Amino acid sequence: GITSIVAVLNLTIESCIRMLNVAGNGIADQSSTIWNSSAQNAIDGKRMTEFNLGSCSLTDMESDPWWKVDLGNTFKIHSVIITSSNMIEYSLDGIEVWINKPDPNENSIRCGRIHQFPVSRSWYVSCDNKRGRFVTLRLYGNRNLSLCEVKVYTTEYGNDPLKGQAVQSSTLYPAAANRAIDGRRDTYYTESSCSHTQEETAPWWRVDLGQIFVVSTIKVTNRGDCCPERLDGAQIHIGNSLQNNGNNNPRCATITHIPLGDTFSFTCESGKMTGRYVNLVLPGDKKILTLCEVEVYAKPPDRAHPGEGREDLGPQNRIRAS
Ligand SMILES: [Ca+2]
Repeated sequence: GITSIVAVLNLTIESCIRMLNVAGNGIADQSSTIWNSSAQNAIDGKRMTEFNLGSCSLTDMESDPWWKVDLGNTFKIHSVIITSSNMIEYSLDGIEVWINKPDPNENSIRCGRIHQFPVSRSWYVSCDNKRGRFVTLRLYGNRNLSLCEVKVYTTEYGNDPLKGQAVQSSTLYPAAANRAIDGRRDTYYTESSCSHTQEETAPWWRVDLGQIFVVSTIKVTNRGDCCPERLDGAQIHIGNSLQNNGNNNPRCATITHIPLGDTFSFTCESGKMTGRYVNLVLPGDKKILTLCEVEVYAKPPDRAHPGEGREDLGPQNRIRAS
């Protein structure tokens, strides 16, 4: 009937678009933990449903238990696949899938609810490519919450620059580091969208992407109201170390010259360079580092978990939740 048509459509979509499970790179948390069955067990890449094998999460019996994963960055979330355990007393009937934004003031989005969830099965909930950084699963009532695997699929990477936390070696107030990741390429300093250090030796700027990414491209926008030569010789570094504030990480590129108000793209190692931190550092004395925008285009690493095969869910398991 209708259910099987939806299931076939879902399979077709997934075979056309390369989807990436981003949950495995995230950090999981839950309302409580018993029997050493941590929240992280639900994103260990193993979909075994036998609870005693130690690959499922479990909360205490409590009011409205929840499980949450921080994906480390904001993604367009295509779908969530949940795998239940073999324990009938840990039923997932009525489980809800929610997407939350980094800003707690922004409304959460409910992707769906699975009214009846059989034991030892993987069920699919569509999230319609809504954007979010956290995925929360909720049960209502006095229950245990046990999850053997949660996969969060995104189709998006490389289309939008990543969000992150930016810092710099010093600030000419109020031109803070985060002006270079405010999503605006406005190049006049007075438009309050360019970062600006004080004059110093080897000023630097750094963005923390929150987790390791494969960086395909970095776009740097130079200021447009004056002095484009100030950025000449700036180096882009990518890596995971904070030694020397991250400036000792492998070098991606050196900026020869970006003309007034222009945006230049840099691709390193054919877009295969990985790292959590992206730095720009300007070697030399009496330098000022001003950046009007730094866009980092990247995707999560395609981390294959040991023992994980391809998605092998039968169409009968792919039932869209309402
Ligand atoms: Ca900006």
